Amino acid sequence: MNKQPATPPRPLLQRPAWKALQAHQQKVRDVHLRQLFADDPLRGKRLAAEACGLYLDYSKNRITNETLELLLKLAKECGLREHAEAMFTGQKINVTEQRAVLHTALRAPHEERIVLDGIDIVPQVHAVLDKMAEFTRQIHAGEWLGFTGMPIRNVVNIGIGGSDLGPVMAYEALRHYSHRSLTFRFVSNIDGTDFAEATRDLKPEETLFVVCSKTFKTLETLANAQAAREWLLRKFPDDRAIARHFVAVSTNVAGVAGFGIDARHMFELWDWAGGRYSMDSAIGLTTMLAIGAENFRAMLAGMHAMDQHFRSAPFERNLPVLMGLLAIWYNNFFDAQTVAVLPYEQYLKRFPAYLQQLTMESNGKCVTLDGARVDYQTGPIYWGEPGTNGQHSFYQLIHQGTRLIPCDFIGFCQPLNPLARHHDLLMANLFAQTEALAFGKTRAQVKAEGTPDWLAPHRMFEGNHPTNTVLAERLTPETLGSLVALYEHSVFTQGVIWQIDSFDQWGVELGKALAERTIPELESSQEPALGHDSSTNTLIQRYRQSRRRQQTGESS
Ligand code: G6Q
Repeated sequence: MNKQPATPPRPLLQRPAWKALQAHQQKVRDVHLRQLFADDPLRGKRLAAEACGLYLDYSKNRITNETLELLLKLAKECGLREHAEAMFTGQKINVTEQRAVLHTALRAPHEERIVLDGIDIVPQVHAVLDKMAEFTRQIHAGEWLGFTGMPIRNVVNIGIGGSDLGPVMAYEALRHYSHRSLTFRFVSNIDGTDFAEATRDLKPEETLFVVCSKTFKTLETLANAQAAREWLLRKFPDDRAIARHFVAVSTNVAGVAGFGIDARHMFELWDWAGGRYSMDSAIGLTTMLAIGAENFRAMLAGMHAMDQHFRSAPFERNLPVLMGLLAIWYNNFFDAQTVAVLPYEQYLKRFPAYLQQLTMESNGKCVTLDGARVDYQTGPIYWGEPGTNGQHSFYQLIHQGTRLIPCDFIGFCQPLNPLARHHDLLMANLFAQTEALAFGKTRAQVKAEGTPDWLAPHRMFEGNHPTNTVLAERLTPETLGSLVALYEHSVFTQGVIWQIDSFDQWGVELGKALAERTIPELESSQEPALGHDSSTNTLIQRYRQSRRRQQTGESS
């Protein structure tokens, strides 16, 4: 593999804007949001930006005008615009894998040209989308028949990581728009329970498996696909059944054919679309089967609109840039370790899990692009739950704990399922939480409520907890697309500042290799010589003993 030839950029900590931000942080770190709002009555209107149907209120952040100026200067010094162009134009910015990073091409309209290695890839993208749309039409119309001539009623997506989290998140998020006559299940875990529970009430003759694996080499997915094959063949012991009940999404034609899936039933993707950035590729086939081609294309349009916004809007009005820079501000200048993502929308219940992969697999890196150890913190931990459930669980720590936890609140003005006063109650909670987090409750306020002195410290809220609020009209396929692309480009922004490769995942590769070594040690009928540390050796021996007892029917 070629080594990246570029001369290393100036170390981050030596950048003038970085140094200025450090000095500035000393001045503003204790300034309270109460003060900032009192000083500027228009702050709540002023520190807001809007694009692609998303309104971002970032006024409840611990920033002044100078903070913003310095953060924007940092982005310029780090060449954010140039790096973004390098991504959009297909340069090999995933340097450790020597790959282009072109998930943005997956939602490019027909008329756009994106040339990679001399070939315009947009027509390929649309050819696959059209093939997905035709397949979806056949399933919906009941034209695609199972082995016994029954139409498909159940779709089981088999994939893991990027081949699962995006599709399942998008399916759940857009369930309101889904074809209710079809049942959708997602199997990812190598734990047999996942497959068993997903299929226990399904009839094989009505079930389609969508095997999603970019490499078609992933242990979990291949094991689950094999289990699905056996499940089907138990009912219909005829290999021809595979062709009617399995389709694949992959870059690996030989692997798919080797499994017995007809190459005509393979939907292609490309190595320039990273796993966690692939829910808008054929990896989203299950999503399209759920919501239909038109809605899927609307989701792509929402993503594309955000791509264009990120690519061209001035940084001071650029949503992903602002969100990315604010994340840097807390992560690197306030030592915040986590970010909470709190969607006030039940359909977004898998959004935090999806974001965990997007953010942490992308920016969980400790060396810069040129291989030097970073001397600053990189990707924070993302976590969250839908509101208001979180309020009755972990919000206590955000309000009154000792850690600083910046939060992203996400809400929609219109409900998809109007029910009595529910939506007003839901949104009142969102607004009230961001207010309480920012402004807290002072001793004087608590005392004025008649609280005795001894109890006052427990009932006070310091406030000054930063939040972003992303507000949209309604959760639609377009809005979801824009929201996903917003976070994708915010992650990109952070990665550029930290000078890391946001698009490789050597940690995932390590996990894949480690398990391969241990599997035979668990399954061997001979006592294997174990060369691990004493802890791992003992755990493996204990497992082997239990396994032996289970096989011989001995009780423990
Ligand atoms: C994502 C990662 C990883 C990947 C899975 C599944 O960016 O590369 O999560 O998506 O390991 O890989 P396959 O799609 O190749 O099975």
